[in-house]
Amino acid sequence: MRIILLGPPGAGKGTQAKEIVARYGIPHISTGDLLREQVASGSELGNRVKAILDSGELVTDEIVMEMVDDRINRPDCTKGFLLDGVPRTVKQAEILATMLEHRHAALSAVVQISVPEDVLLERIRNRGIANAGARTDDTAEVAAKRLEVYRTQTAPVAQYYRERNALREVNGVGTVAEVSERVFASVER
Ligand code: B4P
Repeated sequence: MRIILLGPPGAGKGTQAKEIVARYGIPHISTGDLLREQVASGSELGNRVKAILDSGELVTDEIVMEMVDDRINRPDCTKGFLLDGVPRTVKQAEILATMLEHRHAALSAVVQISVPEDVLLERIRNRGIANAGARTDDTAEVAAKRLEVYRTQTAPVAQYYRERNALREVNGVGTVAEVSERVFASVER
């Protein structure tokens, strides 16, 4: 099973990803987590990535898709995977389509979690408080920038999959369990 999870920052992609991988037994590939690991390593690339994350902008398509390519080449991905937070630009969606074509692999579902902006800002603010600054991009200013970047660069990705009849939209407002049920129903329909 190959699933893509899309949605604005704070929509609960990371939260729902945990439920999805537990149900379907596939590995969880979060580009946000891969990038934060790169930052934690203290490498030269990690320092460049940190500056981009802290600005609320997107990391370049080349860096992100090279990481994804490396990750899906690992043996645990032969039976499938969950992509969380990627593709985030139409260019990334096109690169991914080529990567999957080369592997003769098709997508099973593209799930978009939708949440109104005021709820997103509140969730990001709460996560910033709960994690006591662990995510330096969870400030009000950076969150507003991330939402703007989402509107301009990532919302067209949903349209890209909608035009290919692959998009399944799920309401992300409700308890974590309620949203999970909607996600599972959309994947299994
Ligand atoms: P990500 O790590 O993908 O993070 P996110 O979009 O902010 O959060 P997510 O939607 O996973 O929300 P979560 O479950 O935590 O991206 C971070 C940065 O990395 C980006 O800004 C970008 O710079 C870079 N990046 C990542 N991928 C990239 C790519 N492909 N290309 C370029 N750059 C890339 O939930 C948020 C909060 O809400 C949590 O506190 C959670 O507990 C709460 N919550 C979740 N579900 C809830 C519910 N149902 N009810 C109430 N609260 C809920």
